[in-house]
Amino acid sequence: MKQTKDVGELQAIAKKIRRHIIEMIGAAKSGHPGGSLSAVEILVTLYYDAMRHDPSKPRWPHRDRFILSKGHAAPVLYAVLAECGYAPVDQLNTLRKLGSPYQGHPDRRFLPCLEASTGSLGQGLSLALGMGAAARLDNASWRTYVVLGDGECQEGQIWEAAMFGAFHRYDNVCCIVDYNKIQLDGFVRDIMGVEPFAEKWRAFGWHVIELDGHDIAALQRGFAEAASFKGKPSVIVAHTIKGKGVSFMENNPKFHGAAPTAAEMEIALKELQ
Ligand SMILES: Cc1ncc(C[n+]2csc(CCOP(=O)(O)OP(=O)(O)O)c2C)c(N)n1
Ligand SMILES: [Mg+2]
Repeated sequence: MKQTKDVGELQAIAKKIRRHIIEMIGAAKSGHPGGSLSAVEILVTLYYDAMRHDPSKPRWPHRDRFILSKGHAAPVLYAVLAECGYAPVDQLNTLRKLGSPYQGHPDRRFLPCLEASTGSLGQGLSLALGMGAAARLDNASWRTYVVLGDGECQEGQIWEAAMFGAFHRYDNVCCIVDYNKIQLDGFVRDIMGVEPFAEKWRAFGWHVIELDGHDIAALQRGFAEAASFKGKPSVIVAHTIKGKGVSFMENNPKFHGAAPTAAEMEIALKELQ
């Protein structure tokens, strides 16, 4: 694969990933479009620019690690892994089918290039910090990236892990929160608000970077800042729009876990041309 720093090229890749997401979930007739679409620029910027990795060597010991803690957004990860060359593009539309590498949630048994099986929310930050500990023990320079959902941050385990990460100064870990303001069936602010969110992370001892999670140039700067910041783990609070890129899915809690109909899929793909 070819990595790039060119924002225009990264935006074009992001659009292709969004089309895959719609087509995969449309074909499966189930899945989670909203939280997949909100995380597109985050994953594209990581895999196509910020992360050190090589799809021809998925078990390369010096690779950066990536964990999608909000595992229900698997379609965005599958589409990016496939486009990078880790997994077959022509099987993306077998999402959620028996025997497919692309199960409803990321599962290492079916897709060995994954670093972790996820989907039970709340666990990914703990996994990432364990990997940060492993890298430090090995005196290795690889970094670990983990993407959390904002609703997921209501889980107690996140804050136990946050405390652990800051105490041990795992500055080789970068957590990104996809702050799309919506959880399973409504707005986070109406269910159990997480504000003041950046202040909470700061109080837990993290270096906080707040940015627009659809602004690729801002993400590039954010990942660079996180990589150079020493003495604390970094968290990127990425403000995003759930369902980003498809007008009728944007900011609409209905599309957390609902597939588009055939007619909706046609409209969505037209918008993503
Ligand atoms: C431990 C656990 N509890 C409940 C669920 C069911 N669930 C799946 S997605 C979701 C909402 C997640 O919201 P958020 O973290 O904001 O994700 P996003 O908006 O990015 O889709 C819930 C409750 C789960 N997967 N794991
Ligand atoms: Mg959310």
